Amino acid sequence: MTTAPGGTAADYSEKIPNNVDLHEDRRLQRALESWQPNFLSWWQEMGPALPARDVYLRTAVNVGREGWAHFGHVAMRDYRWGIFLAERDPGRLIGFGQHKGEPAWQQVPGEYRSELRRLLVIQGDTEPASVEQQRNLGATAPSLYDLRNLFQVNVEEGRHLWAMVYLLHAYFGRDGREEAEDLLRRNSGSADAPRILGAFNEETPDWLSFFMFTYFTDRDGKYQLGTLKESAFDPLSRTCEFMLKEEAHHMMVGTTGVDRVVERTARLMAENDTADAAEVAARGAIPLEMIQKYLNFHYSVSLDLFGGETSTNVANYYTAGLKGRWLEGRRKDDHKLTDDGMFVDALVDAGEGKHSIGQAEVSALTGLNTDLRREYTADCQSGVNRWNKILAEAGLPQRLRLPHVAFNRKVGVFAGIEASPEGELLSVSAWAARSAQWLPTDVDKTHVRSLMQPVHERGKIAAWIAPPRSGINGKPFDYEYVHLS
Ligand code: BYC
Repeated sequence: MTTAPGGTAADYSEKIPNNVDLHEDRRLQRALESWQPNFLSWWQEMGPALPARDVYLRTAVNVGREGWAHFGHVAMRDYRWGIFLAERDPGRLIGFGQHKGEPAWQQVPGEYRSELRRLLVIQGDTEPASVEQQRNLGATAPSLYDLRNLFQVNVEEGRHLWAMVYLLHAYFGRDGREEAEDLLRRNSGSADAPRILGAFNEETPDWLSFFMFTYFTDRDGKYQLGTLKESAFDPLSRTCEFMLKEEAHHMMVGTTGVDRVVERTARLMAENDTADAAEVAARGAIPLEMIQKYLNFHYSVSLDLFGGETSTNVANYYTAGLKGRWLEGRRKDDHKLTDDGMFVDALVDAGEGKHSIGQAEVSALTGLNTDLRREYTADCQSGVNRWNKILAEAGLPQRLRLPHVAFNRKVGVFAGIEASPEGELLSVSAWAARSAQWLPTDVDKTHVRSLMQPVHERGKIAAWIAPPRSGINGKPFDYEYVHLS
């Protein structure tokens, strides 16, 4: 047993570290132990491709407020992926929907079995997908510090897969076990068996994409996990609560990663008194115009992850108590929403067979995907403000911005139309003529990729990105975060 103050200790003497007393349920333990080698083969084949002897990694040892993580150099194949649920509150009551006020469920009610399984499978599918997408990034890491962060994100996404697989095995019997197998069978970008959600079949071919992904797409994860943390199904709620703790580091990697790219570009522009993209590119940085295009792409693809603007699925999830709202407990309403309405983004009839982008009133329950997407957008804006502060401090007038909600959408009401980043509706031909101004082109991608030369020397960093303000766990930037083989 590894004990630390303030929480339930993880049992590390077991083959699968856990704080759920796995040894008390031999059948479940055996089922998970037979899934474990498949997970490890998947990690070998689809996980980080760069061979590393060991990496300075954080491992969860506890779920309490203090001292929940241990840091040390470990070989990634020996990382102790485990099952950790936040502590149980025995008096927890359901906070919303038709079962509001009833005790939280410790088992899956038969009538909600298939919906809950679907939510777990969608969530579980994203975790290994992101590891697959990031598989080759190690070969072009800008520093050992960044390489370590990549690997940390990867092992924790692997653990988040374990989190969902545990729930599938423990509560869904045979179909749960089959779904767990399928989570390793589907692969990002595969023609035959792709990952379920769109963004998880896109490539993450370079580090600017990685930082944008960890800023925008991991942030969707934060919001989806936040709604599942509200779930009436208590084991799911407790699992998500602990996952969110780990997720905070992934957000930090994205936020400060983009900070550092913007900082480097801004400094170069200020020092050379230039706003010329070609000159910035020739001097080995990423022009602001390209950063904006990458931002446009990752933000719009991540907006799609919230589903349609209106959805009967989400209304049913809420009413059943499966998936709540972001910070449900702080909302000042009846937490049932049966009589409420709200305005969602919509295509509205502008007469003469034309449409314009506007708002439509719908029942609050069917608008819940929009509610969550708006919370997410407000959070994304805080990053943009941060990056703009870096530009302002460098004395530059340029600013980054989030594109309009209708821009480049493939899911929901705007999937069938084209819109500019300002939200102007465009014809198909106008979009074709102008989209290269807004989304990364092959030329942009080639430039970004040309900068991706590995810097694997201790204390050194690539020229296209500024060093971080601080290291990991109080260590300096020039610490040996990774020993390569
Ligand atoms: N791609 O009724 P609608 C993370 C489907 S990220 C493809 O609007 P709903 C992470 C949808 O399945 C967080 N298909 O959908 C981040 C439905 O199909 P059916 C992941 C899509 O159900 C970084 C149909 O379109 N977790 O953790 O209201 C690294 C109609 O749609 C997409 C979750 O998402 C899409 N983007 O909302 C690592 C939480 N969107 O049923 C990890 C669980 C929709 O007609 N998932 N469709 O065949 C959910 O809560 C919901 O299922 C969704 C969709 C929000 C995804």
